[in-house]
Amino acid sequence: MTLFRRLLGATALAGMIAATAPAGAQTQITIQHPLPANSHYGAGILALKEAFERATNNRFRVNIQRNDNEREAIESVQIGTIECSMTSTGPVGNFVPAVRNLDVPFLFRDTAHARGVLDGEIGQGLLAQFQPRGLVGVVWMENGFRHLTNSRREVNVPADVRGMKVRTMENQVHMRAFSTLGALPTPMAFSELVPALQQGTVDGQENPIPVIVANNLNQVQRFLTLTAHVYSPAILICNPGMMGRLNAADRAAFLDAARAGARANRDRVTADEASGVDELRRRGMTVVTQVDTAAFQAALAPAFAEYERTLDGALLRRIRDAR
Ligand code: EAX
Repeated sequence: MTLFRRLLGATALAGMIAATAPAGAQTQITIQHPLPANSHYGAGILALKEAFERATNNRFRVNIQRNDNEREAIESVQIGTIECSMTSTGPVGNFVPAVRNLDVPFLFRDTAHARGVLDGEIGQGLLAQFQPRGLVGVVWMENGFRHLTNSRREVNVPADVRGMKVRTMENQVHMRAFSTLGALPTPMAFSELVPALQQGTVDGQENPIPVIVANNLNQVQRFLTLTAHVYSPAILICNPGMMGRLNAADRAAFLDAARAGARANRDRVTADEASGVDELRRRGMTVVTQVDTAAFQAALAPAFAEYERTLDGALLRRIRDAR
């Protein structure tokens, strides 16, 4: 058999081996997020995984890991020990300061307003500010409107929060809001929250209904007040090197999959918000639904004035005026 035929045979064989290459040959992509698989974050990242693996005929494999220290996960993306992380904007302002504008309480009227702003020019403009920080802001996702829980007393008006030790995310904007209300904000990663509530290091915390339900926070908190005091965006952040190594077709497939993940995540938030309050009541929480929002907004006036000075006042006005 001529050398040429042998080479031809070998090439064909190599091709066949590549096509059915064992898992080892797949390109691995690790994505971390802080919540249980059965959550609005889990639903989003699973949808991304399924869409991207399908679109690339399993040439890529997405490994999903839980890491309930969001700041740590973002640092891992920055140094490249993992490829991507889905995170709330909680600690993101420490990496990309412009994102802090999104964390201002009572900035968004409702979910449609928030999703519209994030998917629109303003949101896309903010995503572009990640690159100079050694990160890629891929797509906005959702955590939901945050509500206050605590184990001490029913909260109906701002005065009820005074002196309460409230866990916040590692977020200066949120900490400023709670200290303005007279609470004692204690910033910590999500990973430290439940032990801190169990030990009484803090009395309360604030999170969207989907997070409270998925993490059974009813087991360590007795009162829930539907303050909806701030919209909590989430975001998929990836490593620039990983995104740069994708060829054009795979990059397009990854962005499509990320958008599919965002849709699945948002749909799950909508579903959890529809059923979650009754579920938490059923689990024994005392729920305050009638909240004097205007009183909370009035009590936060000094913080709003400071945000106008220290954040991007013009951007805040653009967001408020967005229809
Ligand atoms: O992103 O830390 C928090 O309270 C976040 O809402 C949670 O990690 C989900």
